[in-house]
Amino acid sequence: MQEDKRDKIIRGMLGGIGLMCAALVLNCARAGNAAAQGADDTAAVYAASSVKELPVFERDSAYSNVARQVAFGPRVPNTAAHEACAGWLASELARHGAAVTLQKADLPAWDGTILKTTNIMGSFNPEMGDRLLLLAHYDTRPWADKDSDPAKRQKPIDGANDGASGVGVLLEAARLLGTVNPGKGVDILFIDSEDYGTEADDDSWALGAAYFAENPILPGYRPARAVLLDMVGGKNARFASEYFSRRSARALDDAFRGAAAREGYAEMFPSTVGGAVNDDHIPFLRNGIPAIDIIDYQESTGFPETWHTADDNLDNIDPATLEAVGKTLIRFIYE
Ligand code: 1BN
Ligand code: ZN
Repeated sequence: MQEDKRDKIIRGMLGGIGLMCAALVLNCARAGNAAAQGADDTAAVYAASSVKELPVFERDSAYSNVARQVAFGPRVPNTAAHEACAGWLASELARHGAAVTLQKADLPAWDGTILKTTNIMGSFNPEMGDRLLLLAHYDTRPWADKDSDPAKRQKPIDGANDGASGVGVLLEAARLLGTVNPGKGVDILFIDSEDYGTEADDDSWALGAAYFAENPILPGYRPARAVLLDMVGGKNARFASEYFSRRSARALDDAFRGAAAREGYAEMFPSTVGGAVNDDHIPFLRNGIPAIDIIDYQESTGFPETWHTADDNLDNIDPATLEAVGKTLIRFIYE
């Protein structure tokens, strides 16, 4: 498209949406800059300015983010695949325009192994307060200890759902945040060392999140609220309210579920409490930060059948689930 013609289209769109919220005013300023620089993001700008005024979450993009992580191999701490994936995640956040901060720590696991841990945060509008933190863990479990085949129980899992799905959705959200400014402070956090735990010790899980919650990654950093995505790519997924989220962050849980309902996913996000999960949101709740866990866990059936098995692989990822969670998240962020 010729540059002056595209400028006119964008100016026309700006004229037509003069009374929109401050967030979209900022979006428009950014769109104008992008047009001036010749970037061809007209489609995204147009989508943000249409009836729903939301950027469009692309399920194929989210899915390819999941596939890319799986292609590194299991992202078990202290392995080359884990380190390579961490580097890729940081570079993707930077490519989408986030200010990237790394937090490194050597954390002792329950079996004495020192986990070389890297939490990776990408900040949008880093100068703003009242920050919304969106997080998912990127490490994967070293053992498929729930597999029905004993021969597989010592092997690491692909973690397509348990790990990569939440990260895949958040990377697609990062792409959109870099295209259409939300007009608020949003941080995307890829958390490490969640899945090395043992069921004999509740405190052996979520080591990276515990470290993050107790050690500000930046001076004075404290998010106003946090949303964790975990296992958000399975088939026939259901996201009932997680017990601790509901008990300690009810307003946030209601707000997220409201966005799901408005996006047409009330059935996938039932207004029942699905059970208690010891996950990366717990250290935030312990620290007085409202935090919710969006996780496929039901009181009656528990986790998906693939959980901590060799079947937690790409074959069992449903792009429609990634899309439902992603579209809900985008509505929640931008509305
Ligand atoms: C979630 C996904 N978790 C591990 N992978 C946390 C958890 C730990 C859930 C122990 C149940 C039991
Ligand atoms: Zn797990």
